[in-house]
Amino acid sequence: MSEQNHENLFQQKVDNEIKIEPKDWMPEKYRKQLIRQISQHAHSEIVGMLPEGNWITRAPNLRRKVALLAKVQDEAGHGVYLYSACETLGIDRTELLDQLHTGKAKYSNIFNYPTLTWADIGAVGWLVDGAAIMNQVMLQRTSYGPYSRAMVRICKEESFHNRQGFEIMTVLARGTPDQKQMAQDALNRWWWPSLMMFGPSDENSPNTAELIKWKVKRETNDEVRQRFIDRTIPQGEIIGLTFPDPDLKWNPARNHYDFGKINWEEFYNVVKGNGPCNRERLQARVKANEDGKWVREAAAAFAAKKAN
Ligand code: FAQ
Repeated sequence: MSEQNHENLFQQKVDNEIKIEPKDWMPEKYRKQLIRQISQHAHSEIVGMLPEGNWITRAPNLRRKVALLAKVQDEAGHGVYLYSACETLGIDRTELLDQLHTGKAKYSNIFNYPTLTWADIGAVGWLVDGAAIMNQVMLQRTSYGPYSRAMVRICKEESFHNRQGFEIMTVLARGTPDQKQMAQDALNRWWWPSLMMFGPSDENSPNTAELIKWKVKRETNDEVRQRFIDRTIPQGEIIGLTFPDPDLKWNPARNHYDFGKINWEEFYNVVKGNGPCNRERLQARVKANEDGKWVREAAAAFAAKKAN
């Protein structure tokens, strides 16, 4: 069959909502796009463990500590599902991790910000997991089978994280004036970077058109960002917090909230490696990889022995 016929058949499958599986024919660019997106996603999950892991030993009580520990472990699990899904595209996990450790690979902008107070753990669960889910619910219907199936499980766990974070914020917002101030301060710092998580606005998003054509992404960055804003504002208002955006207001004609200008300069600066914690995050991942070397070697030796 000619390349063109293969491509037509592939597009027909995508259009008819038939999942593409690892052994199916796929355009080389589709494979590359998936490796790019899934690996960035996997890296985000494991780098995302760091800002929250930072609070495990300082959680205010045992219940909070257990829940946070479980959440951070879940993120590690998400990384594992996603690296496995990515490996079905013919790339090795070691190569993906090398790309992360050498600073070649991207991961979500959001994890380069510090978690300064306990309220930040609430804000991360509420806003960061909230934004992640908004995107991942769409990705459950992505055209690549292994990615789509990984997303189903991840979404279930992320929605638990999101509720846990919102509950932390609710308790603080209804607590003493100092606690409420702590929650407000966390919201002020995390709001704009969370909106940036959805990626550049549609006119500046080089990958969106191709990803939508192949149903890797089902909606554009701006569409998902708007849905997140519309859902999140009433939640913040209900617990008595205010959003750090003077231009935020309900627009009945659009049936959406209008919002202020996102500082894209900050976004690109953080993505390029100049955010407040980029260096620290990479160093932590490199150290974790080096510290875990003996475990990987022992596991490989054990597997080799079993095979003989
Ligand atoms: N950060 O053309 P587009 C989580 C890059 S999981 C850094 O619009 P695309 C769980 C983009 O890669 C969070 N870079 O890109 C958790 C591209 O550069 P490239 C992660 C970004 O792919 C919670 C360039 O900008 N979720 O949080 C970002 O069409 C709590 C142009 O952009 C996923 O990864 C960004 N935010 O759309 C864990 C979901 N946005 O590669 C722990 C899967 C864009 O051409 C604690 N990914 N860039 O050099 C996606 O859905 C998409 O890749 C988007 C970006 C929507 C992120």
